Order: sequence, then structure tokens, then C-alpha cells
Amino acid sequence: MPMRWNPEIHPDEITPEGLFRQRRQIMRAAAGVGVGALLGLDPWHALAAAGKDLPDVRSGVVTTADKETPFLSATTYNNFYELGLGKEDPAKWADHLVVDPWSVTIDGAVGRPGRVALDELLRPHPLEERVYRLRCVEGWSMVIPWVGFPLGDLLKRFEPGGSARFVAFETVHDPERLPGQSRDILAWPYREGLRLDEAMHPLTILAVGMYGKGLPNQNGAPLRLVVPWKYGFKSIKSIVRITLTEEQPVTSWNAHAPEEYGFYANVNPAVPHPRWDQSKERRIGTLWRQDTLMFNGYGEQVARLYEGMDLTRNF
Ligand SMILES: Nc1nc2c(c(=O)[nH]1)N[C@H]1C(S)=C(S)[C@@H](COP(=O)(O)O)O[C@H]1N2
Ligand SMILES: [Mo]
Repeated sequence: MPMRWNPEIHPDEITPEGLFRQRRQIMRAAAGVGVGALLGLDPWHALAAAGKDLPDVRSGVVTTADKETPFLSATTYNNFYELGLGKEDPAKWADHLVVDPWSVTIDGAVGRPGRVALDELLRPHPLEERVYRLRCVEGWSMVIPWVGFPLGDLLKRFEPGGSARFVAFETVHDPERLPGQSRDILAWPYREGLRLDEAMHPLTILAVGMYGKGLPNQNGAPLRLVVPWKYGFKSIKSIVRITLTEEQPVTSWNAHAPEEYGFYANVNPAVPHPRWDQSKERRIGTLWRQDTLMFNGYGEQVARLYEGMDLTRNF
């Protein structure tokens, strides 16, 4: 499927308003059913509580013509090890994550470091919908209408210094409440990182919502990263710290198994995971497998970031 949007080359090639509206109406109808009631299972009630209203969301851009993943699948089939290892655990234990009050520390090589309340952090940034694919290294993928804004816009406000070359992110650390954090799965808190140019790329967003509403806890409320050309584990959830660094930061999965999870983690069907192939993926909600695209289909926008790099070594 050809790309619908390229921020550098065709800034005006956005989804026709009509198409967007139509899609949104379908979503509203689906959401109106009341997911919690539909499931009729007590632990799942967190789902119904999720999805707070958001201030004005611009009818943003659609980067794929692929069908959206149903809301129910995107919110009940998750990876969020702080809330358990099973795919259904994050939705079940979503209440264990307390997202209010929330603040984010921005520090390291920035001109204006500080700890900022979430409201204040978000206020200057108009929210936009971006329909992106998200592909997990485990071989499944989804198409999700995220609501967020470019990470680069936020970083610029805090004035990255000349020595800054990377951005490190940290998830909230609350072992008393988050069941996974008292288990020896990863070195907590969960950490991720990007090179500064990747972080500043217009496709890289901080998401605060999905499907037109606030993020459900299991999807990384209240603030998560989405980097559409990288494997899902790069898209760190429930962020409490953003640090500009000179050195490549330590990241959870890379530290856990460096031969399996590289720092770059670009979606690359040509580089297999040591224990399984990466050339195909199963779209959640379908039964068949489809070809995985280089850079998850965003190569036209991002391939130049990696020019001259050996992507089999820098995987
Ligand atoms: N803090 C934190 N962030 C995380 C994870 C996690 O376990 N903890 N899992 C990652 C992985 S492996 C994937 S595939 C995506 C899944 O995002 P989703 O559940 O919203 O689809 O979240 C990523 N972000
Ligand atoms: Mo993943």
C-alpha cells in the first residue's frame, strides 16, 4: 500500500475530511456499546473507566489505508509487563496504575530542566490524530488511531543543548502497586531511548489518547511514546522522565538480551530475531500473516536517518 503522507515531501496530502468523519462515526458507534458491560467481567471494568474525553483533537493524518484494529483488540491484547506477562493482564490489572496526579521530569542536557505537571506539559501542544501501524517483535501488528503531538515540539521547549545526542525515557516505578515490578522480569523501571534525530523526526509522537479518547491505562496512560517505524518495545508507556544525553542510553530490552533486541530496533524483515523470523506479521483481528515492510512501511520518511549504517549490525 503506498504511503498516504510524507511530512517532508507532501505536507498537504492529508486524509479527506469526509473519510475521517465517516471513520470517527463508526468508532463512536462501537465505543458507545460500553466495553465493560459487553465483557460482563469484573476485572475488566477498568476498560470502561478508560477513555476520558480529550480537548479538541485535530482531524489529523492517516499514514496507512489499512483497516483500523478494533478498539477492543487494541485494549485487551497488550504488552505492559508492569501489569503482568499475559496479553490480557494489562487490561485486567489496569487499575493498579495510578495516573493522577502525574508529572514528568525533563533533565540532562537541556537549557530548561524541571519537573512539570502533566497538564502544564501538554497545554501548548495541539492534539492531532495519527493512524499508525504498531508492530511487535513477537510478530503481530495493529493499526491504531493515536492522539498525540510530535515529541520534537516538546523537546524544543526545553532547549536541548549542543552536546545532546540521545533521548532517554523512563516509565513510572511503583513496585508497591505495579505487580510486574516486584518480579525479576526486567531491570525496572522500564527504559527506552532514541537518537536525537529519531526523536525529532516528525513521525515520532507522544500519545495521550487513542480512538479519539484518553489512553486506557493498559496502553500506557497518561503519556507514551509511539515510533511507528520501530518495534513496539521502543514505544515506552507511562513516561515519567525524559533525559537528553550525550551517550547512548541503556534500554531495558537491549540490557536484558542484547543479541535479541538492538538499540535501534527498526522494523526490518531482513534481520531475523535470533529465535524467529521477522519477515511476516499477523494483524490482530485477522488470522493470516502478511509481509512485514521495511521500517514498517515508513521507509520513504525515515530511511535517510540510517544512511551509511549497517542495519544488520545496528539492528
Ligand atoms: N513501560 C512499558 N512500556 C512498554 C512495554 C512494557 O512492558 N512496559 N511493552 C512494549 C511492547 S513489547 C509493545 S509491543 C508495546 C505494546 O503497546 P500496546 O499494548 O499499546 O499495543 O508497548 C511497549 N511499551
Ligand atoms: Mo513488543
